[in-house]
Amino acid sequence: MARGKLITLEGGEGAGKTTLIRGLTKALAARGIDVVVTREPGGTPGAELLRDILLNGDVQRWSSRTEALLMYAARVDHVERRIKPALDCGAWVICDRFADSTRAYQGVGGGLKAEEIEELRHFALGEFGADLTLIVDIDPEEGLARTLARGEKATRFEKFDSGYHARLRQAFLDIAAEEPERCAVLDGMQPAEAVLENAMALIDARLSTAA
Ligand code: Z5A
Repeated sequence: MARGKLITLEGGEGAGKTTLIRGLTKALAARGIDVVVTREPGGTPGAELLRDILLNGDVQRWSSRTEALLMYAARVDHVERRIKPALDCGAWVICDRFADSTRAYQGVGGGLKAEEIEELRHFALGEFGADLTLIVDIDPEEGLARTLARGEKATRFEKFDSGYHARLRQAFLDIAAEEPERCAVLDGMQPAEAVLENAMALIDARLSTAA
């Protein structure tokens, strides 16, 4: 059986990743592809426990270094117990955030050096990584407005100031520029239907969707 594909979605808060994942899941399933949807931090019982302590509480609850270690502890559990087994069964895994979020949030946002995060990534995952990463790019003000409109309680990360969110946006764009063979940027300011159409065109161009 052919190994499945790992597609990761990245970008700032409220960019439309979850909305896009819903559309992608339907479109790929219509082609007969077995799709597994998951998220980070989280995706397994153990990683969801870590998600709870990472996202809730005071902004200063964890240092960036501790955050990076906890994110990677959750990620290893997720990759070993959920993502790899699904890929081995031929499923396509769509993951809401993955290793690029650690580079952006704990690295550029939190002040850790890129080399330190790369060492951690290599220790935790070796050569394992996404087949395609879709970066949904949006003006952070618009993203914040969308999340506030939902009326949910802000996570620790949403409580940071606007300069922090602008740096994160640039961090994701820089990752896309550094790794163009793996990453593609989608304009998240477009209507959701157009974002989905562009994402499917990228999937068709970059990955074989023969089920
Ligand atoms: N984090 C980290 O620091 N390090 C790491 O390594 C990892 C994560 C893996 C997870 O938060 C947090 O963990 C995250 C980084 C940190 N920081 N924060 N906050 P999360 O999972 O709770 O939140 P999120 O990933 O940022 O997702 P989100 O806020 O739910 O946004 P989204 O999934 O990208 O957007 P959405 O839910 O699809 O859409 C938001 C609203 O906009 C919704 O009402 C939609 O109906 C609407 N929407 C969506 N698309 C559109 C378009 N195209 N036009 C108009 N309106 C739209």
